[in-house]
Amino acid sequence: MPDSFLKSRFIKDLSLSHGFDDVGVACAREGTPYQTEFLEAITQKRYGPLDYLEKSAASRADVLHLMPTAQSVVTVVKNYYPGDHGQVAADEAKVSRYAWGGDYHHWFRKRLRKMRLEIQNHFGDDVKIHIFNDTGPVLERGWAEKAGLGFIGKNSMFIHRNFGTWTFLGGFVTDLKLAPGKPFAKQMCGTCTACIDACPTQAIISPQKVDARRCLTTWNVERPLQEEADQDFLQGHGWAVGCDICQEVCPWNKFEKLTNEDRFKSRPGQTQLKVGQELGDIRGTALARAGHEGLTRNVQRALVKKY
Ligand code: B12
Ligand code: SF4
Ligand code: SF4
Repeated sequence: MPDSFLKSRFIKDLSLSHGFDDVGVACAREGTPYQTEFLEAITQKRYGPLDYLEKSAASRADVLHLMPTAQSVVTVVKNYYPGDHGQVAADEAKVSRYAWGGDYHHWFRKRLRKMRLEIQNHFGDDVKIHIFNDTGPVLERGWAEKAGLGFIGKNSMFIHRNFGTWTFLGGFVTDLKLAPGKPFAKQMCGTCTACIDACPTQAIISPQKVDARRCLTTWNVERPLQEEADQDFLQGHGWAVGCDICQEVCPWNKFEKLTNEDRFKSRPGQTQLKVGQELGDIRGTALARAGHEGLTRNVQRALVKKY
């Protein structure tokens, strides 16, 4: 068996033993997936207020800019699906499922750092490993697709063959030569347009293209205190943190499975927020990103009734 297969096997077994639900490998030397589409989004300023995307565009658009000697990109996947909202009262605004439990960044980084040590212990200290999870300058969805783990839907979500859209992504870029996976032969949405039709702000401007300036998540997670978050079209949609609509309507989520990780399961008072709700200590939760003041503004905006 070729060396690259044995190395891949080692890394896949290691990832699963650390609690990830799936793992895949893509070759780093055949171009970065969706480089053209990403650069088009930057040129058209579809990132809105998320200027970090433009600042780190060179690395996002080309993984060899991040690590010139890179051979492989390893993507790990974690299913976080924690269930449904159930009854939501008229004075409550919904929290997106990704924010029902503890923040995922800490969970990913802890495991990826341990894996880096174990890989270097096994293959040598000189092996280069650049970890990423959300904040790193890497187009995670494109790499997950290239590794053959699933495909990018029209809602621009990475859709896993077993878990649907409800997954977090992360991984690492490395100079280890690993055996790559086989990408799906085609995009699997067919004629469905449910996500495009259901998006309350028309943020999915065409298949696979989300305009961050129109997406609720930009304003109620990333920039809740910015003036633009008060724009009329962002009011009254019932979402206090993030938005799950383009995932809730996706037929690929009929395969959804409850997460096996306690950290991502729902915590009391965190699935929907009431006007004036005392939030207590939100450190270590995904609610911390919006902050107390931001959350208060989000709930008010979410519940503004439009007539
Ligand atoms: C910036 C960002 C956002 C922004 C902008 C999103 C966007 N679509 O651009 C905002 C704040 C709006 C956002 C929202 C959400 N996000 Co976000 N976000 C990111 C982040 C940090 C960077 C994404 C990025 O580079 N955007 C720029 C665009 C151009 O790239 P892209 O979204 O990856 O799009 C790819 C494809 O769609 C494709 N593409 C683009 N245009 C076209 C056109 C055609 C024709 C084709 C074929 C392909 C194609 O190429 C792109 C490059 O890979 C990533 C983490 C990361 N480092 O990748 C998380 C990430 C994408 N987000 C994530 C999540 C969970 C969400 C939300 C579901 C949160 C929520 N519940 O509210 C929503 C979903 C909204 C949506 N439908 O996309 C997860 C997605 C996991 C998954 N299974 O897909 C990620 C990977 C974080 C993580 N580590 O888990 N997010
Ligand atoms: S998360 Fe909500 S606002 Fe953003 S694209 Fe999906 S449906 Fe639209
Ligand atoms: S809702 Fe339909 S079009 Fe949108 S991602 Fe899912 S399958 Fe594709």
